[in-house]
Order: sequence, then structure tokens, then C-alpha cells
Amino acid sequence: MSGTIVHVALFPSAGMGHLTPFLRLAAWLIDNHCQVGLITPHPTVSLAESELISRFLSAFPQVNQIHFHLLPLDAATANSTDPFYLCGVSLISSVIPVTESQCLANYILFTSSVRMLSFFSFFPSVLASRTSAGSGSASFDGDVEIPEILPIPNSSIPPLLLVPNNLFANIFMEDSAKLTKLNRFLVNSFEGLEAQTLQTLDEEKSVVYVSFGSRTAMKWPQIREIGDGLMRSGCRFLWVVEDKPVDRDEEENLDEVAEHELMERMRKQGLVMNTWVNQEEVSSHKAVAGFVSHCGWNSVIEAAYHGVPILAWPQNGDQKINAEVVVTNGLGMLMKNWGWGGEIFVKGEEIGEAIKELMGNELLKMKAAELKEEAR
Ligand code: BUP
Repeated sequence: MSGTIVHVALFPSAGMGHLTPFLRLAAWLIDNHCQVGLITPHPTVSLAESELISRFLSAFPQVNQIHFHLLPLDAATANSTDPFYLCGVSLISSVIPVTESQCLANYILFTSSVRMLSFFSFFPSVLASRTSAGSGSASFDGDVEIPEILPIPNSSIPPLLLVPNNLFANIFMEDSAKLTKLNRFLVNSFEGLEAQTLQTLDEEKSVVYVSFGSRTAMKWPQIREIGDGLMRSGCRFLWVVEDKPVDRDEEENLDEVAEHELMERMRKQGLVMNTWVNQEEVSSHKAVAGFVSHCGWNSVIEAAYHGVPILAWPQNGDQKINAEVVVTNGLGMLMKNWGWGGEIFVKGEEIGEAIKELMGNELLKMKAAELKEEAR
């Protein structure tokens, strides 16, 4: 990155609780030689916000302020008269689609606890799994069970989420689903305060394991697209490459996966192998959060036993039928238009998106965690 100036646009929501951590982050970015743009709703809701922005801009005149003119949201539509809330909801949903269409890296500065972030990412799936499809009901009994995190008591659920058909709840649900489109989260917390939740995050459920079994030899152009897809997904990976239908040779041909420079980049993001790996050990590893699999039945059973969601890409034989079992029972997803492996050439872009979806889909994670219990 030396010699490259990184431009970062910061877009805080309404209220001092958002503005304060954003300005702290802005100061840190400036210290670290980034060019910062600050997008602020215009007019700000409170005097406290506009004064803080003025003080900040005087201290950091190099910051480029951009006014974001909000369309007024009427209190009846929003079901609220709280001006911070009205301002927040009118700007909150527009950001992710904008940055997506511009191909910018999307980060979220989550201005609450890590525990709240866990709730934000899981609650819509938990709610959907408890209410009948399309009922529109927001009623919710019992505590919110999130895999590996202390249950969130029912009484701690933000009350507005349980008011049927209100705007806040709708935005909360929609934005939660967009989390998978983001590149990273920033959260201001620390071990001493949120040890248990952070420990769960530290277990780094972030690696995708890719293997299509020992007998599926893929063609090199498709193998290269898989490599491209893995890079685009942004996920770390362990990828077992199979280019021969019988036994593999140590390291032979691996350099064909990509040209030298890309191969070097891939080695930073993941591990590419063409040797036999102990798959059971891989699936059981705490860092492994997704499996791109041919859906050999043993592989499926092992993934279920270890609670690892599957992106099914059947290659031949019984594997499509096994993949249907995986999808029907919530253990994974199947891209139907990919057909049998080798039948259709799938581009890296599409593979990358599917892997992102696999790794970020909270409903799959929950279902896989349930199946893990049942399998045991
Ligand atoms: Br590949 C591979 N290591 O590198 P399935 C497979 N396995 O331990 P099916 C490894 O082999 P095909 C590797 O864990 C599973 O138990 C894997 O059985 C293990 O595949 C087994 O998943 C493979 O039922 O196809 O249908 O036999 O022989 O191509 O893997």
C-alpha cells in the first residue's frame, strides 16, 4: 500500500452515540495517513451534533465534509415522533446499495456491543424460524438462542422489534440480511468487558473448506474460476484441488491454479493443496464455517456432525440427490443453475458470491448447529 492514499468516507447515523465513535475513528484514520470524507445528515438533529462536527472540522481542516440532504420522513409513516429516530431511519437503508453499486469496500462501524451485533445478525433468522411464513406476526416467545453465545432474554429484545409492522423492525430485519454484503465489521469493545462473546468471535469461524471428493477431476479452466471465486469471497480457505480421477501427486501442477502473482496472493488468503487431507479433522476444526462439497454422503454426514453448512456442488452419481437432502433440511444451499460439475462452466464471480452467502447466512449456521446436536 505504500504510496497509495486510501480514501475513506464515513457516514454516521443520527445522534451523538453514532457521531462520537465515528469521529474517533476519523481521527485515527487521519493519523494513519488516510484521506477522510465525512458525510453528515443536513441539517443535524441536535445542536450538540453540529457543534461537535464544527469542532472536529476545525481540528482537522483536511477532512472533506459532504452534506447529505435528507428527505423528510413523516412521523405517521415512521410511527414515531423521535427526531433522531426519524433522521436515522431515513438515511440508514440507502448506504449499502450505494456502496455496492460503486464497487467500494463496505465496512460497518457498529456503534453498540458485540453482543448486540450478534443479536442483530441472528434475530431475524430466529424470528423467521419461529413464525409461520408470511404471517407478518412479530410475536416472539422465549429467549433468543444464538449458537455459542449466552441466550438473550426475551425481556431484553428491543421493544420496537416486537411491534408488528413498524418501520424500525422492518429496517432492522432488512439491514441484518445485508450484513453478508459487508467486507468487515468494526466494533468498539474489549476482552475485559465482553470476554465470552469475543471469545466466540476469536474462534474465527471464518474458513471455508473446498473439496469435491477424491474421484472428481475438474478441468483446469473451472479450477481457475474456483480460485478466482475464493479470492473474491474474501474468505480464508483450505482448498483441495483434484485434477486427476485417481490418486493425487504431491504438489504437482498446483502452479496451474493461477499465474504466479495470483498464486502468491492466494497463499496469503488460503491454503491450496492436492494431497489427501484428514477431512474429518478439517470439518471438526473450530475455524471452519463452511464447506463447498460434492455431497458425497460421508462428507455430508461429517459436515452435519460438526455443524458446518454446505454449499453443494454435486459432480456425479448420488450427489445431486444427497444435495437435495442437504438443502431440504437446512444444512446448506445448492446453486441449481450450476448443474452437475463440469456440465456448466461457472464463473468466479458467481462462485465468490455463493461462498459469501454460505459464510454469512445466519439461518444456515443456526440450522447446522441444531443438526450437529441431533447428529450427536
Ligand atoms: Br477427498 C478426501 N480426505 O482428502 P464421500 C476425502 N476424505 O478424509 P464419495 C478425506 O473420504 P469420493 C480427502 O472425509 C469422506 O469420509 C471424507 O466419502 C474422506 O465421497 C470420504 O464424501 C469420502 O462419501 O466420493 O461419494 O465416496 O470417493 O470421490 O470422495
